[in-house]
Amino acid sequence: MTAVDDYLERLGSADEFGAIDLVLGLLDGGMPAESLLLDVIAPAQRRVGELWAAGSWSVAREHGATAISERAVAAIATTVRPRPTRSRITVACTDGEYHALPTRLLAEVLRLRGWHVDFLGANVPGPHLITHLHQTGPDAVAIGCALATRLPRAHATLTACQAVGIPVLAGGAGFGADGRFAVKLGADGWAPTADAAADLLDEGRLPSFPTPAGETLSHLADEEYTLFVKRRGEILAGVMAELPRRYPPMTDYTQAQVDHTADDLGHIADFLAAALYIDDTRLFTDFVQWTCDLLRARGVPARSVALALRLLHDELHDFPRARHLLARGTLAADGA
Ligand code: B12
Repeated sequence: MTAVDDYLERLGSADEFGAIDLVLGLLDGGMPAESLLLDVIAPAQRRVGELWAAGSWSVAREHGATAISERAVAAIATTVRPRPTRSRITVACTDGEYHALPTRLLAEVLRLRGWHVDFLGANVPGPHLITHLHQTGPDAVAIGCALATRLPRAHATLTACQAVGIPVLAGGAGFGADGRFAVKLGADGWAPTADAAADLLDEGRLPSFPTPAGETLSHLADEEYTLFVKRRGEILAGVMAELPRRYPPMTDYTQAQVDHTADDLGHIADFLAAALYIDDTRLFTDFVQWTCDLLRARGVPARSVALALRLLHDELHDFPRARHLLARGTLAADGA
């Protein structure tokens, strides 16, 4: 059994002490702390996500597993404590982003490499981050974003950091697997993994891509994003009212199923808003594909997603970019 499988098994059976004993045992046996974080805990956490998405693990089991991984990371961090030999870096999740563990892995890797790290955790409001930067004067700020829906807020935060002269390193799955959203938002750098981010900082490669932000976001002048966000509630209420007429199985839904449907619709709207903000079709179609897979694993057919997208399309008469995204999303759902 590999260390990842062994660790995952302990997460799955809620064996907190077993998981911690395993990582501390591996550390004792000579495995470098960075490898433990990135080659054992990180892949196990990604696997937890797959098991949840496939409907094999409940939300509670996933939450429990993540709570154990947070303890395991803390156990490693309190055992291996190098003295800072480099300057200061702030590491924070963007506003509204609750995936703190991926960003925490980055913070711990940077500490292990000798940086003096201020880790601020999940959901850090932009203005408070700026106050912190004024108080501590770091060399750079690393902003984590796991969900693309947080990109508009991440953009506001990263622009504010740059305005006070602190370069921004972006990371996390929300910036795209290839970092293209980090480029588009004008970050000073991006890295796919925590060790790549640490290499970039160690080698002084920040800024690594000078991007003229603003120019690449000129589409925002059409105000589709702003108007959509403003009218989101009203638009979604219209779709929820129409859905049972167009999707008869919904008339027999329990209140809990109706609430789930409203949540799913809310996620669709948030990803649509993010795709409008970034002007990226794939951001939306990838999400539609993911939603179809997720719902299918829970016995809900993909055609219900296609139908919701068609209804949204009909509601959004004066939003040509949104209608284009929805048409492409519908194709993705039809093919799913
Ligand atoms: C645990 C978890 C949660 C926990 C997070 C708790 C915590 N303390 O972190 C909670 C319960 C809060 C949560 C909530 C949600 N989650 Co969640 N979550 C996860 C899960 C299972 C693990 C996260 C993790 O630890 N990943 C492990 C690390 C290693 O991830 P990583 O991205 O590979 O990180 C590396 C690099 O990206 C990089 N990196 C990461 N951050 C940074 C930052 C910087 C600056 C840099 C340079 C690099 C960098 O370094 C890391 C190590 O190399 C993931 C699955 C996954 N694949 O990640 C889903 C996942 C991210 N969640 C998902 C979803 C949908 C949600 C919810 C929307 C669910 C819901 N319906 O409410 C909410 C949204 C919450 C919010 N507003 O933020 C989806 C996202 C899918 C999508 N289409 O975008 C995922 C992928 C699950 C899945 N398989 O579908 N989640």
